[in-house]
Amino acid sequence: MIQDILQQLHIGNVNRGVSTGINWLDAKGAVIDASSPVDGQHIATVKTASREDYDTVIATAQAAFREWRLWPAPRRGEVVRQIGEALRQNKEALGKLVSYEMGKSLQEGYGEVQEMIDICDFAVGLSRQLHGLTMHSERPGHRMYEQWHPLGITGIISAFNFPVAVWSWNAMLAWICGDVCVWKPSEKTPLSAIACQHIVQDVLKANKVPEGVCCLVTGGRDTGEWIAADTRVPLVSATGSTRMGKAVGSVVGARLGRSLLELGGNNAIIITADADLNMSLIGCVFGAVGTAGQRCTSTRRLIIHESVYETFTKKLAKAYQQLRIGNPLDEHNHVGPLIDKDAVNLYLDSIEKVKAQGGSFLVEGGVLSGDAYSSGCYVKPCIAAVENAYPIVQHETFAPILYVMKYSRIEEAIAMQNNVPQGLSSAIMTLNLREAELFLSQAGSDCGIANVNIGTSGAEIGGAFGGEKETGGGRESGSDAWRAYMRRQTNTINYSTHLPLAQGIKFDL
Ligand code: UN1
Repeated sequence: MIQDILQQLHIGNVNRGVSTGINWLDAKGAVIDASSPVDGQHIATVKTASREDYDTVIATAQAAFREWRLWPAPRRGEVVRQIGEALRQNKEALGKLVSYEMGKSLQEGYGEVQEMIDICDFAVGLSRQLHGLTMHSERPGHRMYEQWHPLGITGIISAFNFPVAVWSWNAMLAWICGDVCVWKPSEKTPLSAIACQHIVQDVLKANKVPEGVCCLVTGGRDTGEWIAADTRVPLVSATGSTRMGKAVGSVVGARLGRSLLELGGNNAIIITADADLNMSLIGCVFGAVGTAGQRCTSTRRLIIHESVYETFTKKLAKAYQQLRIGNPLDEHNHVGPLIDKDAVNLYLDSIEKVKAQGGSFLVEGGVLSGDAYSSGCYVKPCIAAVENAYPIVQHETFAPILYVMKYSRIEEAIAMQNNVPQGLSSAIMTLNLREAELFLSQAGSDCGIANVNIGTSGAEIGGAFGGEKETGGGRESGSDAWRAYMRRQTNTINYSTHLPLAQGIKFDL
């Protein structure tokens, strides 16, 4: 089955991993071996970018920008509309490849492609709404307003956990804004990125989009470092760990470039005494085990009111016993593998730390073995009773380890929710209006996303996505996130017969 899908998506045994749009470069960098955590099989090899290849791509992108920025935004939107159509046609195949290469469940693989389609639709509408404000001038016969212009090259560094959607959140907006994109996908999921490039190519060709608008540079960490340090790339959008984001952010900051960072989360759900526990259960379990706990929005902590703690943790433990772990392409399974053995080791290491720091497991973890788990990447989602202050609880482990803790007063629960270095997503389960509103108020959650009676993951593309503190402060996707991809220009026009100076300054010759 996978062979058919690879063929449909133009993935061969050996793949070029560097493209300026329609053209593929004969890339001279290191070769990546792409394999699947589903069955441990080698899938294909990818030729990545050398420094010279990278420079060729950037030069082509720069030249393309000079032309692309002159296209009317709605015409660029039309290209994005057609990309959305191409994604619709390839949803099944691309969703399966994402599931196979990354390990997320097939449902989530399809969901990820749906997110791409949704952002295309959003960007098409936005291409007719890139608006600025007008202000009243203090001087007679003057008009003052602002307009938004494209920035240039947007560098996109994406992570393995959303191998294709995060690129599209950035690229579709950047394109309608008039920017060109250079994408460095995760070296753990290069094939999904190459498949996207193939999907987009026919649209680029049919619309005579300048070569260099849609670039792909697969590579390792050094490629990300080239982008971060490159003054030809005015905006770097990076998704990944806080450690990576600090490195990228400081290099981009040192050259006074712009960065848009979407980094680690340590997302909590507060389960109040007034929560609908059955509904809460779905949100908590999907949040904790979806994508095998490898979303930046995954639920890592449950802060549970003492009066419902016993009841709810029992329900949780029962639900965990029913989870089916296995091949994510089999739709009966809820949980697939972790991305690789390094991730498994981090998971095991965190479990040891939980124990050493005083935690106890309500549902035990462990690595699964046997034929169905031959890749060695399948682990059991587990639940540990902890204190919020444990160092391991303060840390984001990209694995299905759920921490539970008790509270007695809502203010205390909110303080626990906020008392971590990260600030991406948060939620409260309650039917009590006062508690819900307190959680959403300025005295409530300090995260970029705060939900009521919904889990922490699975945000819609229509809202601005991102978080505070160590999450990096960036906002992608919906609302007015498009402004990050543009530069603001303030214009004042004098249509009077005099030249009065602002602030009442007199300067007569
Ligand atoms: C990520 O994990 O980097 O809200 C992005 C969600 C998804 C996106 C997650 N829409 O869970």
